[in-house]
Amino acid sequence: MANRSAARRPMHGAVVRTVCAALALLATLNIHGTARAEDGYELWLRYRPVEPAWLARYRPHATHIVVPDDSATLAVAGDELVRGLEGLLDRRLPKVAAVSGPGALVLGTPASSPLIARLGLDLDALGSEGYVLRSVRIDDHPAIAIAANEDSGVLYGVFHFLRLVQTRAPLEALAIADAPAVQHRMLNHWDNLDRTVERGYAGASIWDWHKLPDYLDPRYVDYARANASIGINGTVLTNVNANAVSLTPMYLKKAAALANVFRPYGIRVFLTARFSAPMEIGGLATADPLDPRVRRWWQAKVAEIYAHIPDFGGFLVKANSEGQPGPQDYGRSHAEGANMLAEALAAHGGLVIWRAFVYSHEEPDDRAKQAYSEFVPLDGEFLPNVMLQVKNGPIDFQPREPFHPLFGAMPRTPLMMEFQITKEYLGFATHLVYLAPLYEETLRADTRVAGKGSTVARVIDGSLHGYARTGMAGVANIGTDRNWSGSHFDQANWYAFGRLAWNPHLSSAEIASEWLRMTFSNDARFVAPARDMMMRSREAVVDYMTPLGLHHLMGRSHHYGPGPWVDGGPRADWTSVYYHRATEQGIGFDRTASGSNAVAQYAPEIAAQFGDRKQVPEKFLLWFHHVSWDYRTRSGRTLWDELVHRYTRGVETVKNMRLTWQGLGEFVDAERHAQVSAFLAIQEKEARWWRDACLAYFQTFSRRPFPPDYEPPRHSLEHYRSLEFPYAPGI
Ligand code: GCV
Repeated sequence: MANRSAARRPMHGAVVRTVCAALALLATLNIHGTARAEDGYELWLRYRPVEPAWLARYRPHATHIVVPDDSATLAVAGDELVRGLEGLLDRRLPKVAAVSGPGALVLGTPASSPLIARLGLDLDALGSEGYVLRSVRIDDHPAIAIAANEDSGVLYGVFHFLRLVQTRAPLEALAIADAPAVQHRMLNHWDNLDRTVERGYAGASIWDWHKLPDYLDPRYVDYARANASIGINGTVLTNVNANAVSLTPMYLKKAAALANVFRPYGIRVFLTARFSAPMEIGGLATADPLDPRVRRWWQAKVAEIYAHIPDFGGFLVKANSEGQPGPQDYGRSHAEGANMLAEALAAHGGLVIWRAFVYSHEEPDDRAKQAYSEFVPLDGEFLPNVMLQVKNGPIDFQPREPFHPLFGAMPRTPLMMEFQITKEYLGFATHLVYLAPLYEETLRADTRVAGKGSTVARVIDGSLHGYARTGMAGVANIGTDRNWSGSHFDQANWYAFGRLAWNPHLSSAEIASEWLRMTFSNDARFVAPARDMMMRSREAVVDYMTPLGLHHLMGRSHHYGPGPWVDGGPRADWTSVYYHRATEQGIGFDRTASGSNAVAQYAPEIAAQFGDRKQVPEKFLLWFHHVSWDYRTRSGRTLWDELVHRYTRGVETVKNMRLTWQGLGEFVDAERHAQVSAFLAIQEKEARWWRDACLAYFQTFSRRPFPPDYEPPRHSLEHYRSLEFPYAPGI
């Protein structure tokens, strides 16, 4: 990436000597001398030389590259292959026009490459983004074909091929065919025009709006490369809490400059649309979606956008949610609002992605029920180019939530998944929490709406309801920090999101291995324990923050640290007490028929399971039930003892993660190892803080002692309550 190319620039002798001395010093800091200092900028695209034994095995397969140079996408595909293999195989790989001996890598589509056309590969089932990697013979020479129907498929094939080498997979007898299961694989940036990032913990926004469109930070290319390598093909540049200014001509030029950078990488640009934009930047007196002037305004605005960005993806819209304007301000439905924008976009092939994250100020009912109540009656009323984007769970990206009841409930409206990659509720950037198990848990959940096996993944890939459009979005964790994500391990969450968006049926453990091998080391003595640490990390955070189905216990507004005592303020459902409902009798939110009856929003089999405290998975016990402190959990412990046990277990797991990481120093460069170690120390301290603060608070209700062998909180409840963080990041 940028630092690689910098390393290739010619340097003056004196500078060279200084740099060499510094490198020698750094090498001595690492006793094994193999792992050199790194800052994480290169992500999983480091392309370091393979070990000598693998070099001998791989080199015969890659001697030269044959790629047509008639498209920008094929050009970047060829360049990436050269860059990757030259790094990995430590040799020059010429790009040539014809096969000149064994070991050719032949890239292209049947339309762009006569060689590929001649091979007659079966590409029929691969669509526009799938590809094959196939061992073939060309002019009697062994070669490898990387072929697709469209150029972007070739690019994805190149990244897959590089991944094989990066993870030391065999290259003999290649016969791989792959295609994405989901059409729209998107990042949502909650980035503001002033470069702050809502819920961002990795520095400022990477979009340098002020210098755009004239200055294009080289980082934009590396962003596109990283996304293309995991199959992401759409990016929403702006915050869902939208600013109408982003739709003004000045900002459209800036967005167009980014779109130009991303286009060769198969990435389309989307923007957020502020529903009141016709008033704020259009001078109209209303934004009523049924008003003809408003409709004309959006049509003209959309035409203007397409004049700047011919392949513009469309709008992402947060409407009538958390104070954002929307159609309901005019007594119109979400469908009427979305369709008005959809009509304007349809002529240009654009999409409206309408968010289902809505809950009303006036509605006294359980917030977990509101999106379902609002949208299910609208099923079938949206135009074909509208998709509804639904968060994984019914509240808001908590460490654990049951799957959102909308999944499976809207067969006539294409539903997209919205996951959060940035860790707003999971310890920000300093807690090591690998999120793929969370994503996987939701995707594998069985909605049962059409019998067994009606998984959320099948809603998302469209196979359950026969959706014509499919999509998955992740709220990005990317910023200007050198390591992009605020911490080295948070890169894994970006990576895993992309891989699961490509194929929601992949396993989180396999993705972890893949990422670790590419990002750190292929040594089995590293990969196995590091993967184990990652795989335990999600349960750990659930344990030390919100065990047994508790949720929404964090500090007010900034969401940093524990705040189970949060009460009062502008609305009840922004407090913690609304969710845990602790009293001297017990704790938990009764969402059964005797309470809010949110369980009734699930298919009958699931409702019966969640609604019965004997059958509900214990991880959701307090999400669906209010139970007494002496309730016997499945371990035989009382609820109170079980809470103490789980909170403590969470802290213990983090301690063990630290020990694991300490033992892996020989496989990781000193710089990255040190930062991960330091962050794990913070995580352990904060896990203990979460445990102690929550238990000190809940004990005022349970009035039970800590079970023997469990340490009491280190400080008084007053101490925890008094802590304030006026400058916590992300707001
Ligand atoms: C962008 C939560 C977050 C908000 C976010 C909102 C949303 O409430 O705290 O920062 O706003 O979700 O998803 O729209």
